[in-house]
Amino acid sequence: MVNIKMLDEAERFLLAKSVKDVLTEPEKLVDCHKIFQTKAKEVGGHIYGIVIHQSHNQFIKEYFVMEANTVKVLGTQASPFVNRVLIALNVKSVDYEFIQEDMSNKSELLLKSNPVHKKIPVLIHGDNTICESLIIVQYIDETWINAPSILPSDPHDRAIARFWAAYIDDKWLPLMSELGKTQGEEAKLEVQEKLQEALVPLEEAFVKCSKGKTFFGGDNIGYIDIALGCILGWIKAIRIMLGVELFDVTKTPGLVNWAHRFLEDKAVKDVILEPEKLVEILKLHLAKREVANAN
Ligand SMILES: N[C@@H](CCC(=O)N[C@@H](CS)C(=O)NCC(=O)O)C(=O)O
Repeated sequence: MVNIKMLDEAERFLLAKSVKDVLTEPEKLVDCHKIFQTKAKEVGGHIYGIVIHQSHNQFIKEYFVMEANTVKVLGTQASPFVNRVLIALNVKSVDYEFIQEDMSNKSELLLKSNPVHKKIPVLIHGDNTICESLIIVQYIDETWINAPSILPSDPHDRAIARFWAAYIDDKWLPLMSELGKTQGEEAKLEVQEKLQEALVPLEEAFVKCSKGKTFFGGDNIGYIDIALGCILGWIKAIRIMLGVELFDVTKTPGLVNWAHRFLEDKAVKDVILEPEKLVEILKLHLAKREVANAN
């Protein structure tokens, strides 16, 4: 895919008088090439081709074509892990192709791209294939560097962000799965309380990391925002299905407000499905599973 932004930039660059002068001296072309290589890297693309026209013994025009590596995401929109990747790409304003996976009949592309876990999401960027949502988010952050950073620049803050993302995946999300599987009102209430308790350290982390700003990441959505925020659609769906309120305003008021702001952000809005849609998807999934178990 030709990156139009780069083409415009290349064209403007070439039309500038100083550049025209440079281009009349062939040895300076090497410098030009380096500049464009750097720029292409910044947008995750590469120099596709160079054409040099010669007229009256002068190099009068050079035509650069930049091609950005295509970005594909394998997944389903109902998956919170997939949502992490889509939000990160939106934060970076990266265009991507979303390839819908049927998880009851995984595609050859998915099995080939993630042979170890056979799970979504998978990010395919040119010839690179990356698996595991948080690793993909880090890859996105390190690849598209001229857009807002997702991880903090300070090594200690970065370590803290990774710590809480690991806490969400290792401690909080397993409790969510437990809630889905638990039978009986009393047992459910017990898991609900564990989930609410496990949010308290995250509330404290929010106060420390956000430093009074909108997100864990400050003014912009950051790594912890993406790691935790991806589940907010399902939290609303759980409220509809089980009548369970996980983000309790009396226990974690900061997180309740944060959740509203996160879901309103333009990088998130169209990614996280409406809770009613998630409920419908879950019911369909459970019905399919019942049929499969009966056979
Ligand atoms: N740790 C993985 C979890 C991904 C995951 O569990 N994906 C689910 C969909 S939400 C999946 O692909 N499940 C299919 C399967 O387990 O076969 C990540 O962060 O990417």
